[in-house]
Amino acid sequence: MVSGLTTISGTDGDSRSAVASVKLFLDGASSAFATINSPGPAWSVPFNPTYCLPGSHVITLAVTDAAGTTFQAAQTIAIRHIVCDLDGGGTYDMLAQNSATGEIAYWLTNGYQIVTAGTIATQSTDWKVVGSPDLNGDCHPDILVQNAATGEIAYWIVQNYQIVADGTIAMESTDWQVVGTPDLNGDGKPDILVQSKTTGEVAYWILQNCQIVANGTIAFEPTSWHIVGTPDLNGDGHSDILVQNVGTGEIAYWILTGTTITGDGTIATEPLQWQVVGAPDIDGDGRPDILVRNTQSGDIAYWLLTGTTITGDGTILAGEPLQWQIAGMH
Ligand SMILES: [Ca+2]
Ligand SMILES: [Ca+2]
Ligand SMILES: [Ca+2]
Ligand SMILES: [Ca+2]
Repeated sequence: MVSGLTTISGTDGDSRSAVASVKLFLDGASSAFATINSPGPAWSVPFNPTYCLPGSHVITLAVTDAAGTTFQAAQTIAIRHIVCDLDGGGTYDMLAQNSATGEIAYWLTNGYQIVTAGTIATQSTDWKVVGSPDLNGDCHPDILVQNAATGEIAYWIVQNYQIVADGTIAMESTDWQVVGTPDLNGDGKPDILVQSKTTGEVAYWILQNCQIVANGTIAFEPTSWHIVGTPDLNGDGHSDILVQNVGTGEIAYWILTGTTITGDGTIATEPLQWQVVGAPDIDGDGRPDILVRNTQSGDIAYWLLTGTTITGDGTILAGEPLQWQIAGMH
């Protein structure tokens, strides 16, 4: 989903003949990212988000008629977020892991409900799914896992809901918990955000080709603050950090500028049994909402955010057995 794109339209200028082709160019590129021949009166272009990063971009439309006359029109669009989901449907999907059996399942959503589910694989329960970033750049989520026994951090490339390749990213102390996979150096590719269980250090590892090529510290925070998501909360196109205090139930955010925390605030204080599990866009307005799990009833619910204020809520799934843990979403 490309947020902010409304319509791109134009005429060929001489009304002489039918449209022969429509081409779309991104940011003045010399080759078109989409070409439609004999398009008819209405057409749409699958806009593959791997073409560009969040931010401001210029799309140029070139319409050529049968007489060879070309008319061009350009429009600047703002891309705020890109949904690279499992089925390409434009709404976030979830990975769930069964902590008793090791089964890893996918749950496809329409935003508010799970509409399809299936099994990807069954693995040793030592492997904890810790994220679902797109690691091979095909705009479909893959699986990031951390081995609770050995500390190995590995990836599994997913195609058509099956694991088709895998590899090791690093061997790390099990004290480091992977808590998110935002893009932290602005290259449009996921990096890894980690938090130390013992010191509260929040750190990042920059990834290139599934290897760690740089790292650094973001902050030292009390260990009662758990990082529960990395949505863009101030709408600048860059990930921020959503946190929940496991002692008080406070849900808060830290605004990131690069890898520095430059602002913070409180969203709400909620009963402790409501555990935040992610911040997907539920209602499709291009801005993050909050997905929560009730650790007593198993209910999976959502809270709609307007800015950083909760303005609505609802239930996605009631009474889902607690051994099914939501392990990633895209
Ligand atoms: Ca992928
Ligand atoms: Ca990156
Ligand atoms: Ca932001
Ligand atoms: Ca939303």
